[in-house]
Amino acid sequence: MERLLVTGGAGFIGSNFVHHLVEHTDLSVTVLDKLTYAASRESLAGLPEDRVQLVVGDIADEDTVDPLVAAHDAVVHYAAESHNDNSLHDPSPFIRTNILGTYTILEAVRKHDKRLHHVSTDEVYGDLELDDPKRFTEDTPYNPSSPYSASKAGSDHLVRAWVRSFGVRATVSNCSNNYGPWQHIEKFIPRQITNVIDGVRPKLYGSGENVRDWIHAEDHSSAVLTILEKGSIGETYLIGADGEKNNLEVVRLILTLMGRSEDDFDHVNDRAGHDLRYAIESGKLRQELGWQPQYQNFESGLADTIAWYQEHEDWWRPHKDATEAKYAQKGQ
Ligand code: NAD
Ligand code: TDX
Repeated sequence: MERLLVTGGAGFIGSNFVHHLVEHTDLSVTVLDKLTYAASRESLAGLPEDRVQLVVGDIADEDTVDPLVAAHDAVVHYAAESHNDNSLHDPSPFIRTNILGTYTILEAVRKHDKRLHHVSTDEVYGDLELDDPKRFTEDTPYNPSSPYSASKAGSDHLVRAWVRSFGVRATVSNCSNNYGPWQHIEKFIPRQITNVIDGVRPKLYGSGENVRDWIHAEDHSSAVLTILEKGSIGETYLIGADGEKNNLEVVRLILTLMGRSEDDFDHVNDRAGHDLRYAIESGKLRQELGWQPQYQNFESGLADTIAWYQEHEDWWRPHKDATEAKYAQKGQ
C-alpha cells in the first residue's frame, strides 16, 4: 500500500489521522474534503506537499469520487456531518453525506476493488443505563437515537452489506467521544473551554449526569492505522480508552484547570432524545491487534487541550459568536 485516500481529512479527527500518517508511515495521502463549516485548511498546514494533497470535493459526487478511488490503494472514510444537535435542527445533510456519500464511496471501492476502512461511532448502539455494568461490544444490537447516529448506523449497514454481498474488502470501527486540538467549538469540551476563556459560564445540558467515554483523537488515529494494517476484512472493531466521565465531572475539571470555581456553570435546556451513557469494551482491538491507547490520563490530556485553545484563539474566534447564537435560540 502506497497511496491512501482520506475522506474528511480536513475535519477534527481526519486531520489528526493525516498528521499521524505523515509521522508514522511512508504513505502518500490525498484528502478529499468538501470543506464544510466543520473543516479547517489550517489543520493541514505545514504538512509536506510531496506527501499530502487536498482535493476539495463532495463524497456524494460520483464523478469526483470514482477517479480518486481508482488512483489510490485504499480509502479511509471519515467524512460526515458529525454534530447531533445540528441533526436535530436539519437532518438533510446528514442523510446526504453520511448515507449517500458512503454509498458513493462503496460503489467506487467495489468497482475498483480497493481496500476500505469505514470510521463510525459508538452512538449506533444507542445508550446504556447509568448503573448498567455492561459496555458496548461488537455484538451489541444497533439502536441509534438521533438523526446523526441513525445516519451513521445506516452507513455501517451499507458497508457490511457491500462486504457480504459484493466481497468488498472493508473494515469498520466504532469509536467513543474524541477530544483534542482542532475540534470545532460547537462540541462540548471546546465549547466550554472557549466559554471560560470568554468569561461565560459553561452550559450543561439537563442534569449533566450523562456519561461519555472520552478518548484522545491521537489514540483514535493509532487505532485506525492499526486496523488498516492488521484488521481482518469484514470485521468491526470498537475503539475506546476506558475514559467514562459524566458531563458534570468534565465541566468541573475544565473550570478547576482554568482557575475558576468548580460550580461556576449553568444548567440549560436538555438535548431532545439525549443519550444517557456510552461505554466501550475495546478488548477485541487490544487482544487481536495489539493496540493500546497512549493517553491514559484524561486530566493531563484535557489540560493540554485547554492550553491548545488558549494558544489558538485566532483559529476558533471567528466562529464563536455564530455558534453561540445558534445555541442561544434553543435556550442552550
Ligand atoms: P468533523 O465534523 O470535525 O469533520 C468532518 C469532515 O468531513 C469535515 O472536514 C467536513 O468538511 C467533511 N465533510 C462533510 N461532508 C462532506 C462531504 N459531503 N464530502 C466531503 N467531505 C465532507 O467530524 P469529526 O468529529 O472529525 O468526525 C470524523 C468522523 O469520525 C465522522 O465519521 C464521525 O462520525 C466519526 N466519529 C467521531 C467521533 C467524535 O467524537 N467526534 C467519535 C466517533 C466517530
Ligand atoms: O454545550 C453542551 N453542553 C452539554 O452538556 C454541548 C455542546 C454538549 N453537552 C453534552 C451532550 C453530550 O452528553 O455533552 C456531551 C457531549 O456532547 P457533544 O460534544 O455534542 O458529543 P456527542 O453528542 O456525545 O457526540 C460526539 O461523540 C460521538 C460527536 O459529536 C459525534 O460525532 C461522535 O459520533
